[in-house]
Amino acid sequence: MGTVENPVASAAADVQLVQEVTDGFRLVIDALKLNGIDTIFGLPGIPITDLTRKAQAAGMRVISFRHEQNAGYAASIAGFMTQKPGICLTVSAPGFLNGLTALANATTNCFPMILVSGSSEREIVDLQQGDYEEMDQLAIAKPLAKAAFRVLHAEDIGVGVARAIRAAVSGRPGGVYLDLPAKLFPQTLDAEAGKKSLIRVVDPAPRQIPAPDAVQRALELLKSAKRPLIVLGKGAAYAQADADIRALIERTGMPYLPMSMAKGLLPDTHPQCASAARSFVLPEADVVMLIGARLNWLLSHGKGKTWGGKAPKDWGGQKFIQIDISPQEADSNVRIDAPVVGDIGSCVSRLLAGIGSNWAKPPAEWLSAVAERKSKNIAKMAETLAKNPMPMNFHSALAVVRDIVKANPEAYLVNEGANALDFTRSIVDMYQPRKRLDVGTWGVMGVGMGFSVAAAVVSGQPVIAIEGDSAFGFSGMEVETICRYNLPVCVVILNNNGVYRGDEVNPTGGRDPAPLVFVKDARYEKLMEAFGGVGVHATTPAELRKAMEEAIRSRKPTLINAVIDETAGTESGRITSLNPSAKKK
Ligand code: ADP
Ligand code: TZD
Repeated sequence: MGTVENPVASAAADVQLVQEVTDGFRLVIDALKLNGIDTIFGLPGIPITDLTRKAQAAGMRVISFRHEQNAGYAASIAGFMTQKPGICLTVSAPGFLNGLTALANATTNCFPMILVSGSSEREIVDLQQGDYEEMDQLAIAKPLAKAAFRVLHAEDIGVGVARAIRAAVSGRPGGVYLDLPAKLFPQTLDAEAGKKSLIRVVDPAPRQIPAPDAVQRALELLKSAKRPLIVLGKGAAYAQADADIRALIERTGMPYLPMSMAKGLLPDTHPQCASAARSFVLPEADVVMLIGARLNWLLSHGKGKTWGGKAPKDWGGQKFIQIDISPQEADSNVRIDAPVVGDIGSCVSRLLAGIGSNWAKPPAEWLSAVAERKSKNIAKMAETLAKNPMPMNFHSALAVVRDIVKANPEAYLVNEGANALDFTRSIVDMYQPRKRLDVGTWGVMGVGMGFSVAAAVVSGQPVIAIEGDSAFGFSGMEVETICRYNLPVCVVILNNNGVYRGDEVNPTGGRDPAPLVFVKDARYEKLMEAFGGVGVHATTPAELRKAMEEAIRSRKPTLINAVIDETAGTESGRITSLNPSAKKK
């Protein structure tokens, strides 16, 4: 005889079935969605595999990468583009560590991102009993992140996500680590209680209004200037105060210098843009207003010969105004005479109010000296770009890229390498804000394909990635990701057979190649073809132009292997002097 069902017990079970429950997986997804986060960049595996599936099922975009570092870079640049924290999702220990470089890079660059990582059993990890992928991830992430949190109970997920969002985007943005142990995900909670536990973050990046006397001090210094200069950094690009920044520059009539990722905040062809006269304006300026730019190595720490100092560490005599959201930034390298602490939008709008509409333009001698130096350098560059050597060099290839970007100003330009980076930055003009994405504060290689994927996914616009052949190698496998998601990314490898250049030889005559060279005439384009994209081998500017135009038109994943003279590059591009062997005591 079969078992007789107990009707009472079975009814109770039914009630339990209809009583809605939620769980850790669901709550993480709901918490992100509640805060307007709709995309996850990651790589699945224990314990977060189901999180990726459920997030996709819940309507989020889940972009799966081939290596966590690239997912991390993607998340960080999505944060830069959108002012919302980019989410990178990784598995425990090794996956977490792979994502950590990108988290540290985000913190260094002031990009908001959250590295969400699954982790192993706390009890086993803490007793070091050898769990699967055991690691005390929170402790390791802390010094590299702006903040780090761990959630142990499902009812705390809302708070954990809210704190991570606030930490990532408020004040100076940065990378945040959120540790989610495996046990958290299957924990269940009454659905209603779960819903109540979530937090929609109100005003995650509150405006920070500068003190009126700080604004006044800055205006007075600016007014006293005979040779003023504005430096725009990527903080200014991030702030999305484009119209006010433009008004500030145009109403004061001051020359300005965009840092690499601030290019395009105003079109690089703007008459006040002093990029082509950089080595003239830095030492000659008497008052420099930094807007979202730090006086780190990229600006020679505000001193030394670049700034007109007599010796490497000498003060050049400039007075500085620094607009920054971090109250600790001023005086980090040289004296800041007028710090203005606040968010760039609020600071610039208050400066504008003080500037009014009849601000005296800088002295004509200064403007004409800058203009003269600029036109001389632009003419010199035009001459170099007009040459057509065989094989191509960086200039003849980049003259093509310059035209393509001019014709497609909405396209994103991702850029890494040494010579490939420095020449692209100086040759290729940008026309719109936040379109140039590059190696940033660290000069890190490996951001290329992660940035490209994110730029395409977030914006839907075409992406052009100008890559050194070495730089490309760090993230090259993600061409599969680009093909899988069918992204409008055109990768151009400036291929000179090695790191910096490709003509070094092993001085011993031994069997190993020199440490900086690669396989000669490598056919990188076949990598893209392997996954169904378009591969092109380009040996002339005409071939490069045709292939790039076609890539932009078709929006098909494309990789152009642009063959460059292997003797064309210089060691470390424009920072040869930082090599220890180049340093004199
Ligand atoms: P770059 O490399 O372009 O010179 P940095 O990364 O050195 O730029 O500097 C960016 C600066 O901008 C940082 O000091 C950061 O605190 C600041 N910053 C970022 N976002 C804002 C903002 N919204 N308002 C004010 N300052 C900001
Ligand atoms: N590793 C990481 C993560 N970042 C780095 N910056 C480096 C190594 C050192 N490095 C540079 O600074 S540029 C570069 C390396 C390895 C590659 C230069 O070669 P390339 O470009 O082929 O990408 P060019 O155009 O040939 O100079």
